[in-house]
Amino acid sequence: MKKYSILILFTFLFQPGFSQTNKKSNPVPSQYQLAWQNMEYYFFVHFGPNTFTGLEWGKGTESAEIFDPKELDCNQWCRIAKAAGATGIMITAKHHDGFCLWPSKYSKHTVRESGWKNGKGDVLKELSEACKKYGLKFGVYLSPWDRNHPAYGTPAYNDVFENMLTEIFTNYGPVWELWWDGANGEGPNGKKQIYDFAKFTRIVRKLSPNTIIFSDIGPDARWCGNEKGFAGQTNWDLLDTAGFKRGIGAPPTDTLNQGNVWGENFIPAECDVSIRPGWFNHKNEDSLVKSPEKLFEIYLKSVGRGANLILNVPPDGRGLITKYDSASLMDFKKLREESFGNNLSKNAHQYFVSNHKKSITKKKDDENKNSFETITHPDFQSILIDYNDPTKINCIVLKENLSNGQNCAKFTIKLLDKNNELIKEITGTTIGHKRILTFPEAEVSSVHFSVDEQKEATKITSIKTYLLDERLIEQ
Ligand code: FUL
Repeated sequence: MKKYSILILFTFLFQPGFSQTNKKSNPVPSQYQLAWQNMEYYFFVHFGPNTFTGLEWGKGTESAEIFDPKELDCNQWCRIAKAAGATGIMITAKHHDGFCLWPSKYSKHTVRESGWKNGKGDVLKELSEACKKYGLKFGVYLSPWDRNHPAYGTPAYNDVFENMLTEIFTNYGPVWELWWDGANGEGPNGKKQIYDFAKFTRIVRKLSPNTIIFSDIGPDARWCGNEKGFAGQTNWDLLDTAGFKRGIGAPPTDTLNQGNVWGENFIPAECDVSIRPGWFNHKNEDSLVKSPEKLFEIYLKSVGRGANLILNVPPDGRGLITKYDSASLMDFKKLREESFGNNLSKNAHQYFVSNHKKSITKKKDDENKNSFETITHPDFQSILIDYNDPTKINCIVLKENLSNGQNCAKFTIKLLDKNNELIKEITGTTIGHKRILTFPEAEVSSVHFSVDEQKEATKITSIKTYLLDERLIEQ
């Protein structure tokens, strides 16, 4: 063990400018936000008249009759989501064209007016029931922008929107997440709406306090600033929202992408991206479904950067997810299983190095062998993983316990060989819910992790190491 004596001389660097002078309050997540972060990856489903017209933004003038998914089977969506390892499904209950996938009393442009099931169908009912059956969370996207509703552009529309929220939360809940899109264009009378988001939030909080409300600026989860599914390499779960709005008036996209280090609100990022070029299913894009490798890259750049991934998988005009999407999703799942199925440091010795002393980290349980008891020491310095034999790795997965706020601002990982020589040094900034680092393969005897800058005491809950197929390494 002597060879590690050099390591324990590691000096813990508190950057005075960072943690002392600028010290402000450190927002903490709600229990619902923590549960939401654990969901990591779920489906988005864009479905509606656009599925039949080939448009991405319906005009709102489409006849409801065109909506007729003759083979609609929400159980099929759920089976695929489950087999793909997703944790929930979020559906466009109403997109910008105003068509409601449930028979809302507050609109005349709904499934009730459509040709589907002679107007007796209800997609929200079928999907919410199927989600329950398959143990998936059910989420709702409800576009505030409505190009059909006659009241849009007048104060009366705010009541309509509130009533629609009431219908959804009363009849189809529980709803784990509600999505408010930032797009705000003109309605049928050429006017834009001034939304009463405070009123909308109040009704949701009243009917379903544990629902995560997503929008550009939260209040519970924020947009990651792009539709590629990439969070920032630095990704704070914190955001300053004062003076900002949803849509035009939102914080700059790079701020949404990285968060604010001293942000006043805990509003973690969610990365939205479609498995296809468009959000809705277009037959001519069947050959353009993203490959499993591309989806893996997106996973590394979203979940692997501490954000959640909402992957859009749009059903076709039959009402079914196609074999192209499904095949890619199953192989994506396989890539994740092969990559993260064998934690190579599970039998390694792990030391918590503090005050120049080593102590063996406590293991949580047998199943989760590489999890540490949460480290709460304010003088937390570093963790050493000492392998029994030299081991090839090219991936390290870090996890931070966020219940007292996100704290790690800078870390260093040293890969060391059997002579304790440095093979490679990896540096990073934030960790958050999960940080997946990939690098060219190295044969290591030990891995030394240290926090260089932090807001308050960083709590690392696990450090796992893997050997991935080389072509999956992040470029
Ligand atoms: C955007 C919308 O305009 C797109 O149609 C899609 O719904 C995407 C998720 O959000 O803002």
